[in-house]
Amino acid sequence: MPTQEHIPQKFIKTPLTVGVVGAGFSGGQPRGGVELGPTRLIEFGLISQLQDLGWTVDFDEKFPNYEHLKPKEADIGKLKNAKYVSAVTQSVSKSVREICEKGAMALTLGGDHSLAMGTISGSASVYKDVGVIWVDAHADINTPDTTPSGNLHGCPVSFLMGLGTPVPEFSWLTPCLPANRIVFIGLRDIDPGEKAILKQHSIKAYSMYDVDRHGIGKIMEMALEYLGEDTPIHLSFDVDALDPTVAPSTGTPVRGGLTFREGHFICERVHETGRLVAVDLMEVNPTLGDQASLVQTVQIGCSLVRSALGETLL
Ligand SMILES: [Mn+2]
Repeated sequence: MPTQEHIPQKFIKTPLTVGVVGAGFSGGQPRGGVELGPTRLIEFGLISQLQDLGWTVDFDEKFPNYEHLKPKEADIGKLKNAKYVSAVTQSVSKSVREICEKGAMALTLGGDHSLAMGTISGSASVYKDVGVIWVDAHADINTPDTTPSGNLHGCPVSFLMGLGTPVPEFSWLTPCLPANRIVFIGLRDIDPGEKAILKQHSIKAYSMYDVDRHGIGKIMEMALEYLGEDTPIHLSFDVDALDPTVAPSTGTPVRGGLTFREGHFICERVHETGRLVAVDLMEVNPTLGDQASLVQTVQIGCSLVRSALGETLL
């Protein structure tokens, strides 16, 4: 039996169902291991934890394997693995869209953050006015022109917004995210080109300075007010938003991040709106660090998802 009553959901149909997309994909960045994130999260009991919260979990035991989508020549110019990323994110987009079309919550377990090209285009194809809360140490808003590394996990937001020189292989991805439909929280490692883009488009971004100054409670009220009170919400949570002492097993850790409680508060507060339609949990890399780091990071991944799906302290 569910252990608690549910906040009424504005967009998710009852009985509450969550569709899980296990996106074991690491092609948007250079380090192996992040493709194992979904497997570990499931092994640590995430599915039964969500069932205990009263959700019907729609989940194919066999994770989608994206190997068959891997082209021989994957790079496009300096964009690494671009053809592969395009093929995989297009597949993820379809999966998320189908879940949203059913009126279920879409939960995508990554995998690297390039996957958000798929998850957000998927939710936005059903909820045209979806607002995105992007929790991350990085803005992931480099364009094909500004990316210093060519790693596409640093670019999904610009692709969703249609910024920079169009890449023909991504023609399936029509711009679906206006600059005023996204709020960043937790930023602290921004490339110069990204800073310019955030300014130029007046994108709402709360850095760790802002979290320190206002407190996470006020930040969430400002973020939710900015997106509007009727808006469906897509939460895209990169575990590297958390401080590396809290979530060590991730590919691009940056010190000075969110505390355990700040991370959970974001998820709890978004759930409380009753307007959440999609959640991404990204960049859990169980192969980085020792066993204790793995356990700590995977467990916090599970508890962040539970908070976003209605677990409360009391
Ligand atoms: Mn990210």
